[in-house]
Amino acid sequence: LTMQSRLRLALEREEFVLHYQPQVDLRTGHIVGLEALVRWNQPDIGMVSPGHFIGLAEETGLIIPIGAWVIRTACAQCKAWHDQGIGKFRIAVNLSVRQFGQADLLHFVSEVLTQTGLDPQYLEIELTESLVMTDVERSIDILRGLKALGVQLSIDDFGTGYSSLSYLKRFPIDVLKIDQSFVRDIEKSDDAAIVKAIISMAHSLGMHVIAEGVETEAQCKFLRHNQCDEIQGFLFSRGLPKEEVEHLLRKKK
Ligand code: G
Ligand code: G
Ligand code: MN
Ligand code: NA
Repeated sequence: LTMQSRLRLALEREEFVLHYQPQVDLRTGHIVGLEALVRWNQPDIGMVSPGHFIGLAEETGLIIPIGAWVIRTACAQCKAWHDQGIGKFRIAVNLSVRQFGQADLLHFVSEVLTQTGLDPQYLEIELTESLVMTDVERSIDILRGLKALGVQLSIDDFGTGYSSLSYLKRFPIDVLKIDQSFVRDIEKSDDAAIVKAIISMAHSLGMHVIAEGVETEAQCKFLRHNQCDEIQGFLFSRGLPKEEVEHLLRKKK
């Protein structure tokens, strides 16, 4: 069987699962969001990370049904958690180029929100700079359409995309996610300067900031001191299976 047909079968056999990585408010210490990260639970092999199949899924177009499953599952799960009363937090999903280019994206997202009953403000859609920069005018239309549904929009891996900063004032973006490459060496002066500049620029433009890949107390302290809003990373938690993240949410409540 080719990898492509195995991927196709995986959808039918419901072999994909979501893990959830907490995003923590630096002022309150509360979990305010969870990023949904897809995994392929392959029989006999175990959990396969998205790095091993998202590329092929993109090329073959299978990312459309896989991505649809991710959005639907993430929204339904978040709504279930809200209903269980274990907290009010956002669910963030990663959108790929193909999904962004799909003609019925707005209709699909709107339908999922209606069907799951999730309050739109709790869905965050993560986009990358390269994704939105491919066709700026078209992107603005799509992003405005998504904002009209009431969802939150973030730029993932911010700072790695070689793109002009001028797009930030034209796009209705709510959140910048500082790429983990800047966080890793945050105690060195160059990256410290970049991170401070991103935070201050984001706040001036009315956006929130999430730092990714936070692994140490020192990084956390620097980010808090410099008014970063939220952190995500191994220091607090890696991406966890549903049961484990539920346990964490109940404990933190
Ligand atoms: O969780 P992990 O570090 O293995 O994720 C690796 C990459 O896979 C990350 O860049 C992440 O954005 C991406 N990824 C995780 N889940 C999804 C998903 O549901 N859709 C898309 N398009 N990418 C995802
Ligand atoms: O591209 P995106 O930002 O969606 O990818 C998130 C990826 O980063 C996931 O694969 C996740 O496993 C990984 N990740 C999350 N937290 C940390 C961390 O603290 N350190 C490192 N090295 N990777 C992380
Ligand atoms: Mn992401
Ligand atoms: Na990222």
